[in-house]
Amino acid sequence: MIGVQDNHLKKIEKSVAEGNRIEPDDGLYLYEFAGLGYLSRLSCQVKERKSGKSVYFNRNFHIEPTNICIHNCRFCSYSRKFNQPGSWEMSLDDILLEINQFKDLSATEVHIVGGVHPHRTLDYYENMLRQIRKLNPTLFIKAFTAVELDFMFRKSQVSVEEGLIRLKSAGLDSIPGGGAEIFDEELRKTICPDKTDSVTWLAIHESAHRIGIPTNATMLYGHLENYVQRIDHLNRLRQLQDRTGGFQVFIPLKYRKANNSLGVIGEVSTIEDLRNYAISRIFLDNFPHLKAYWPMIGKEIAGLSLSFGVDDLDGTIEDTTRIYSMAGAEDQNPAMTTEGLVSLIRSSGLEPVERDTLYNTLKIY
Ligand code: V47
Ligand code: SF4
Repeated sequence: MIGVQDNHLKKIEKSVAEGNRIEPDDGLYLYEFAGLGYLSRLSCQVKERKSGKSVYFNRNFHIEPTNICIHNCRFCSYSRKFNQPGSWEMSLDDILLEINQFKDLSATEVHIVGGVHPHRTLDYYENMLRQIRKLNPTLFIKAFTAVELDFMFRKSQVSVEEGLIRLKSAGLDSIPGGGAEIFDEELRKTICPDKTDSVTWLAIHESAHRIGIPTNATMLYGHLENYVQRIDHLNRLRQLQDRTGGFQVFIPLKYRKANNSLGVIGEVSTIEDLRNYAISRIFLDNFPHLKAYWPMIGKEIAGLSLSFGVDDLDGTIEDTTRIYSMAGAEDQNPAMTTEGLVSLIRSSGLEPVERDTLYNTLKIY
């Protein structure tokens, strides 16, 4: 048996060295049998081919307009029902005030996501985007997961394409990767039964790509999923990327257990996180970038992830994201100065590059 396993790993190693794609059964084999050192070596090869020694970061901040949500995802620590204690709802003035506060801090991107509010329509979000654009014309607006978009288009009775075109002309520059969770339909029934389904999530991203809106993709892992379901998720993303090329980056999101109803299952180990980064990097050969979301895994593991295929650390975030702090993330006050990020990247022997949202280089450190 050991000889057979060796041969399969050798075959995968040869494919990767020659720049060829690995198949889903190879990906599954990596999840089941590959050692950490092997995965580090192969994923670094792929990373270097994509982005050399560069590791990217950007200057961004988050706005979470509301945590009121119609959905009932079992892994969510953050959402509340309308009028429930602990719910919040920012007014448009509150949002504009935050945009203004970051104006002088040389932030290049705002990331806006929140719960799926039952009363908010497409008109409301179009107006929000226009007002933000007016206040700060050069700020890049990355906003609304496919789950939020799905609800706002259905509520306003417009097609996905029409809705996206309207939001784009109001100022939407790109779409974040949230809401993908795990595409497997059976598991989705258990962990997020009433949420936008996988086919719709993928269709919204495909439409966005077709009308020139770049998007990100995520996978929530480390809960009830198995390796077959992870590979299925990666494969559906890879197939869509083959058709459109519109994904910028893949972001694995580690399930965190605090304050949600799945908590008893615990969390996976750091080794599992690193293996998952590496296999994602090797499998998603058509994704230009792989991001570690450091506020969730902590700065040290984020540094380590740079030896497992990661070439992007999310930006210098101020204390504005609650989705992870409420779920028990390592970093309860996620903010890292530019100097902190630069020295983290340099300590791995890599080159820090400040980027804009589209991965154009702004400054090499
Ligand atoms: O879809 C919710 C996840 C996502 C938990 O595109 C949880 O640049 C772990 O997608 N434990 C939203 N994860 C956040 C998101 C994101 C984050 C950073 C960057 C980008 C980007 C996108 O958060 C949700 C869900 O998968 N999530 N609860 C939890 N307990
Ligand atoms: Fe709502 Fe998002 Fe939480 Fe699900 S994960 S309940 S969609 S806020």
